[in-house]
Amino acid sequence: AALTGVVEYRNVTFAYPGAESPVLSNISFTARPGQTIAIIGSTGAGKTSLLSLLPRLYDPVEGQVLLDGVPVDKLDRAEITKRVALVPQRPYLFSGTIEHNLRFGKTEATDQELWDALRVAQGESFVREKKNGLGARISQGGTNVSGGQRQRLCIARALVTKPRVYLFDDSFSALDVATDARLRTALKGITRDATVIIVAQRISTITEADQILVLDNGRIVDRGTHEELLETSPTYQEIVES
Ligand code: TTP
Ligand code: MG
Repeated sequence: AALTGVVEYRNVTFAYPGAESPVLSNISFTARPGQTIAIIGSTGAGKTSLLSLLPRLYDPVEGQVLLDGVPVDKLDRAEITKRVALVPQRPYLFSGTIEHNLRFGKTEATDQELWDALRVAQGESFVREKKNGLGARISQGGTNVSGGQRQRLCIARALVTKPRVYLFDDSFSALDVATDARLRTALKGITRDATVIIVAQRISTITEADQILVLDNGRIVDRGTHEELLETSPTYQEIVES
């Protein structure tokens, strides 16, 4: 079968090791190439936990997570890493140059590919402004760049790997609304054939998603497009109004 990046969660229940109660219950959805699926819900609803199961940071207690029809626990981790890029909620930069940070996991990328990724991630101008450009030093944990710059570098790092599936965990929250909008427009071009799953806080980030999953207390309580949920989902309405 073609490895196009179809993601399927099938009746997934998950509890952290040693925890008594599950943080995710009976989660089912499918995300296909070309689609953007958004996940929204209050803090602690389980959004980060949900994303963590695809790259196998954890495994479900029940149910299955499948990538291109194959349960992820049957795939090589290297194979998953090649096909899936997760931009974590707390993006991490390590001590080294910007280039080192961007090439992380994909050393064969050309400089041009690094700049292309930076352009899409709205990080090109601040890197150009640095005296050493791609060779500029990042301190341990990225403390010498702002939160928004760190987010953009981590988005660029994901783009450099050219994955089939992108997982963005609240990756746009440190950006101002205008940068967020520009970044998502640029991303759309790049990720046209990829599968995109976005966890977001801001409704404006996800109004155009093909499907929005409303997560509450570890369960998908509603799903649909922005327009559909405005009509049908009290939980979604609450989030919109908050
Ligand atoms: P998350 O999955 O982190 O919830 P969230 O991503 O929806 O929240 P936020 O919007 O604030 O990012 O947490 C769900 C539950 O799982 C919560 O009760 C905390 C717990 N949890 C752990 O026990 N260990 C972990 O490593 C994480 C990430 C969460
Ligand atoms: Mg989270």
